[in-house]
Amino acid sequence: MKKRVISTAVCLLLAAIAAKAAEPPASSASSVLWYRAPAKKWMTEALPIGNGSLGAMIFGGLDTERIQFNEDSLWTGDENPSGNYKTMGAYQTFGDVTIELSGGQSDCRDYRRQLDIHEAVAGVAYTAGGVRYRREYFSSYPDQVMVFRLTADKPGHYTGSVRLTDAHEATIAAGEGRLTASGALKNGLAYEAQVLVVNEGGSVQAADGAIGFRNADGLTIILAAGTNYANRHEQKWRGPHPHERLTRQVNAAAAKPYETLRARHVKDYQHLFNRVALDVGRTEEQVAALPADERLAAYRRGGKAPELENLFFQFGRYLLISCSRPGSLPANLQGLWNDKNNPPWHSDYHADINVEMNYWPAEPSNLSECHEPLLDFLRDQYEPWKKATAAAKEFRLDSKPVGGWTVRYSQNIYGGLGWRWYPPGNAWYCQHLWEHYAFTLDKDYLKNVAYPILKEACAFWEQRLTALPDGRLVAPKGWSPEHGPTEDGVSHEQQLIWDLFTNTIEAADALGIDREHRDKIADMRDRLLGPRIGKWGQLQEWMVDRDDPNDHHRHVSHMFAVFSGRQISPAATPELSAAAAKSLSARGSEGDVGWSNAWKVALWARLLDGEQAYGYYARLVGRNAFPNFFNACWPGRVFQIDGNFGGTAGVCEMLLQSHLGLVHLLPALPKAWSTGSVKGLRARGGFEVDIVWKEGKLTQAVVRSLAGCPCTVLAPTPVTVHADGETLKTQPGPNGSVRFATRSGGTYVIRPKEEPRGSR
Ligand code: FUC
Repeated sequence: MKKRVISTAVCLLLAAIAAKAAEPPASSASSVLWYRAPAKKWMTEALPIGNGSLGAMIFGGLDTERIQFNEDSLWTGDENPSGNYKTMGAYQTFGDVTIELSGGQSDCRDYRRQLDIHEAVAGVAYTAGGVRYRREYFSSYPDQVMVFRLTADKPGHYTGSVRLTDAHEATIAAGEGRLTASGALKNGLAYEAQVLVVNEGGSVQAADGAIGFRNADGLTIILAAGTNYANRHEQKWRGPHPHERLTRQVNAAAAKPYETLRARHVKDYQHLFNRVALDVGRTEEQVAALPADERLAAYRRGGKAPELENLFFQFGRYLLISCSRPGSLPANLQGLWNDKNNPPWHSDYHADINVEMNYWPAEPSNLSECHEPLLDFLRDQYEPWKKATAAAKEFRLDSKPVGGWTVRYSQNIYGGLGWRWYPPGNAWYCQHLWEHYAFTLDKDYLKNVAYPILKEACAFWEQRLTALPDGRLVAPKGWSPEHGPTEDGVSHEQQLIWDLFTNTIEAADALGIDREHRDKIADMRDRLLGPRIGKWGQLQEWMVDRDDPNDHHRHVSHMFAVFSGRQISPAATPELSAAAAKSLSARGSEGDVGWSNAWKVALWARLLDGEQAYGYYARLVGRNAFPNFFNACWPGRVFQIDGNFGGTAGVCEMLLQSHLGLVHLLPALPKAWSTGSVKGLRARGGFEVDIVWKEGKLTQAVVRSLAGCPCTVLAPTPVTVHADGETLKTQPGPNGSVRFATRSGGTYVIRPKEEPRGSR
């Protein structure tokens, strides 16, 4: 056989070029998930990347690399006038990119597969036949493409093919290094995916519907995918065919060097991700150095692992940045990632806990922009929802249609609703519209986007509420999700309506408009049947005192008033708060449903019980996380992303709360995190907060004021406030808090008051 002869100098030069793709960085215990073997299972092992709308799951196989990908608008279904859940449609998988590599992979050693959430880059590295192979994968928001890069430290070692598989009935064309899958779903949604294979060295050729490559030194593969979905009901949810846009995106990306694409991606991602840093302690070095699945297993056996807890917290932020960016659709039940055409619950938008939980971390964990897809979705879907509400026989009053709008339990992206009506869903959604304002104080947004939708949700309830003989107002024929009978005055509905009315009142006050309507709503809010304490001291789930202390149902819908609502709190309503704790203790953690455990982290944090909150967080990480950290709805089964997001939100609530008009530092700090720090959490009122603590005591906090509003700080210990080297004069606020004026852009340092000399 003829040997290839290359001079040593050329070889070294080529190797140096090929080695440009960096070796995956050494393990950092709070920012890297790594594994010793390729993933076999999509749900539990493959690793997610995404740019908001374009996502993939990376397997890291040796001879065969599978990259399963999604685009968030690939949905069957329509406006679904029947309301039949079965016909609502479902989120679809797009397909796979498969990379077959021939030869040299069999004697593999030093294999490593990883996801670095500090850079949002997945990686694979291994040595085979004396060659070190490396791959990197990311989904770029600035360039709107996914990029996969294969390199080696010796030239000419890549021979194989790239194939594009479509999960529907697209035609696949191959030519000039490019694969194009173009098709349409049965609802007429046109879609397309393009894959461009760029080689360094060797050759590339289209053959048999695939792109073959021979003796390449390295490959850069660029993928773009999209549909002709448009978020406009007046356009029947359709826009231009994606072909031209995708071609432009792929060509523009291909014209940039890989390092440029990577740098643009990392910069864009870190602009969001780096806003928050958490430190809750060190894990024993030997354990921290283990692969992520082995770290989880050690944790499950009871090992202490603060860096793993931190990683899970930040992984929630990673996922939100990866599946919810301005311009994308909101995170669905699986975020963005889905390998089926009939996924669990259609991978839809479930309004009785799941979608809301997806967005609980958005504002507090300083990812306000990532909240926008949900807020835009409400704006875009609201007209068809209003139409469906008016058409619903269930809501007719004297055979006339009800005003305003609400939703059914589940939604698609075409204004379509499924399953049964969920009347207070409008209030829960409106909470998100309000919270975005409460954190950002963006008045234009409040006036033009949020307030009109809140007001129309109120209109629904203004007509629908009925009076008990004593004049108190109740929501008729409600259901406590997903539990118990259908009847009047269900606590969940009462609490949500209270929240909607309160937010609408505060919105009208902030805007200084609609005085008369505001007063009407305030009067109705005060007449609402309020939370009640039942015969075993519990918070009643229904108007009728029938709660069973042995009921362990996963939904804790009557706790909305504690979190994410604000009607019940230890400071303002101590008896109700104690009743909520009683109910929550009785409910327990049976079944270990991921989102249910996550909700309980936030609930116990709001009840100021750090140990309980931590206990549920430890359950969430230890029992509900798959080896790839995706959260399980039921342990070992069904991936659902809400538990990931709820966990991240729960940690925020343990360290900082601001729902009662003050910035509460360390409200539920557990013993397990007795020394640590957090940087960059957000508080309502336009504040960004850093906190440092040691042995359970506050050391220092820094409040940055972004909107110049007065700030009231409640700390676990008496504090002084400093700005520009001066100690500020503060006013006493409620419960030992201190109040001070701020200026926009000002930084305020909070320190524990020094004990007077000689005192003990
Ligand atoms: C609700 C929950 C289920 C599941 C589903 C998507 O119906 O009760 O547990 O999370 O949403």
